Amino acid sequence: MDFISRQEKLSVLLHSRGLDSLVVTSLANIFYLTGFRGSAGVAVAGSSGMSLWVDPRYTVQARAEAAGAEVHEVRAGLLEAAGRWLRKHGPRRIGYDESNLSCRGYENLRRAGGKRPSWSPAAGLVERLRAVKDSCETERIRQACRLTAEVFEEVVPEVRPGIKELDLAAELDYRMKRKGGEGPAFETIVASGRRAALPHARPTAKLLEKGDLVIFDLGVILHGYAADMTRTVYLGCAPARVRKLYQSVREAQERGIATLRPGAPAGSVDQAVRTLLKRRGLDRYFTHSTGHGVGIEIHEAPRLGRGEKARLSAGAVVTVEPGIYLEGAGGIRIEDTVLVGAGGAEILTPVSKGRWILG
Ligand SMILES: [Mn+2]
Repeated sequence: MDFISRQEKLSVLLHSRGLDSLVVTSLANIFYLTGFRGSAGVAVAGSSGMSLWVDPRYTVQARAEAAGAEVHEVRAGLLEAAGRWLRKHGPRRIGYDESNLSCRGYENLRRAGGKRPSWSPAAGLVERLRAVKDSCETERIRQACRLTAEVFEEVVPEVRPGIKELDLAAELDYRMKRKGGEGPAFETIVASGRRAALPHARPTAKLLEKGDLVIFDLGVILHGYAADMTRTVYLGCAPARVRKLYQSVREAQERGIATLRPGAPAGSVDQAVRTLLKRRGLDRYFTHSTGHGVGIEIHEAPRLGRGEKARLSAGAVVTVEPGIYLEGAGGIRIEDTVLVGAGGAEILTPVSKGRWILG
């Protein structure tokens, strides 16, 4: 991972904002900039490089993982320690991440940093860099997607009436780890029958039944990077009306993916999906946005929502995941993780979408 070039890009961004330093309090951002993956830490980025504060649980790990950063060990009060360092080293214009700092943390940081510097909210700067993946990152996401697809392909033959949602979710999670993944990137969704009408259903003790639509939404974390994929299967021989609904979601997803290219406004992807569903009279059942960036976090920039004006860059990795949810009846969602390449979209989760299970 090329941490130095990321730090340099951040330096340029800070300069353009009139900032000397940035206090980095999101662990995902700290990992992105330094390679450190502990569960607690505070970093300061500036023109002279990165400094990282950790507690004694993480000193050895931080020195190994964040080789390019100056690692400081403190027993408690990471923010206060960073604040004292800033007071001593004297940057005048300091940015902080108001989206990843508690009110108390902010007070402690400023008190320790003293009265001299000016403090400006600067959330989203590192996230903006993270929205464009470098080749090492796309390779990790590609591998995470491949592993996710493999796990799903292995478990699908076990999907039949009489199996518990929770047992299928446990099987998917277990296989993710057995294949070398760190674990699920989010709580694996297995939602059948009426429960498939809940976009973020948790798996329950419900048994799958013939005639159920079953939504599987899963993704592994591998080498620090996430994957995200959803497939919907029907238990039995699907009646024409279910096939028609499924086909509409599938076409909507294809429209969305076809819209992904460098320079396209993020909102245009959402619009393409929504327009197709509207034509089929289904847009009011599509209750969430079309997709989101995927990387170190399962949900990150860019957001593919209605009216989003940010333009997609080559190197963005996003999901395209239209769904329709019919209360009391069921739901259908199809989702891929997709790389926006210079020449167009590349689907990283190439699992069949034409699968119908006979119960
Ligand atoms: Mn998703």
